[in-house]
Amino acid sequence: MKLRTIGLSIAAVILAAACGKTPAPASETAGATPAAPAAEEKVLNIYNWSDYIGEDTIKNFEKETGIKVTYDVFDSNEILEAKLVSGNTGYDLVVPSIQYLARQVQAGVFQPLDKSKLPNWKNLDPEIMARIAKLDADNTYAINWQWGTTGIGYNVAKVKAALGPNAPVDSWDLIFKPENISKLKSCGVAVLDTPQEILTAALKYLGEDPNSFDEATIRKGEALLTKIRPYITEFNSSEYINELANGDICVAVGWSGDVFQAQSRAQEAKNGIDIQYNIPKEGAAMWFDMMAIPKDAKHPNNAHLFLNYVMRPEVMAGISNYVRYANANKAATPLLDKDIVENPNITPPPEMMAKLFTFAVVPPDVDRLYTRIWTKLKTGK
Ligand code: SPD
Repeated sequence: MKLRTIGLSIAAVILAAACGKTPAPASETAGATPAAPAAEEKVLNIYNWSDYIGEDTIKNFEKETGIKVTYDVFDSNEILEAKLVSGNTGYDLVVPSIQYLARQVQAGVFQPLDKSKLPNWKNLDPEIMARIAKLDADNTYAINWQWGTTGIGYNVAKVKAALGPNAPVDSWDLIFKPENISKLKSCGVAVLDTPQEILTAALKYLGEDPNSFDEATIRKGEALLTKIRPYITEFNSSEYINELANGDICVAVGWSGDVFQAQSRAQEAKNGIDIQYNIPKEGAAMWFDMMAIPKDAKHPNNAHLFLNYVMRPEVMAGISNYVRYANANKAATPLLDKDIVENPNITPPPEMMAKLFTFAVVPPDVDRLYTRIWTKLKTGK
């Protein structure tokens, strides 16, 4: 069976219905000025990924503006989308990944940015913004928060003990060959709890189009994951940071910056654990997380103030230096720590960039298939 996009996604319609509106195509809403109340209360509600902001980012913004920030966190696009579906989130800024943002824009969930309130837009990297504009035309609704890759985090000593000095730590062979992963089970293997990330990695490893919407192709990814399932000891998308840092697990299929945070935490704890991260040589996903303002945000003006604040080079560099992810702010590059700019697993060189793929916007039938496969994989049902 060939799975196809069937016009406006069902998810989008559900989202729109939850907002009490008929979905407005981007072309109709682009350019409209967000309706900001004459005087906004000094409040800003942000919903962002966990472990994804500098130590002082919020504190400094509050000090400078007098705006009180409530900062809540999530660790999956699915959780954020479920909130957006139920409507009235109460948030003024949220951070979906670009492939989710694209369908949420179609559902009319967000308001266009008022670029006249964002003079620091000039600091953004035009090349990355052009890449992002493929899914958010003219960069109408969102700016990039951070970007990264999905690859392999590992405990150097434990993997060496399990597989010897030639362990394929730079290859998906480490995860997808049963003869390798079976030897890692006893020291702990975590995998991100999100189907798109892991099914696409399996398909990439198999030499298939990772973003295929063809059921037979997706089932090949499922078959590979089913083979290695007995050796995966947990599925999670945030706890693995501390688990790697503490030595509770020895391998994680995780996000670049998160693994580097695990590395820093182990170093700070002086526990002798060396954590490393590799983008597998076969290629991997590169993704962009985007800040956008929900249409029903109560404090859109404050949201714009925050966006303009984070687009300052020193603020954006401060975030990246702390969370170890790359960003789309060109003016921030000279302020980044050397080990971010010079680390090919954070700032991939052109030959590695060429092997990275971005995620497709998944139509509802494929989304449902992903979910069914994932539930079966995790629970056996
Ligand atoms: N701890 C921050 C993790 C951010 C991960 N973003 C995930 C994007 C996935 N497509």
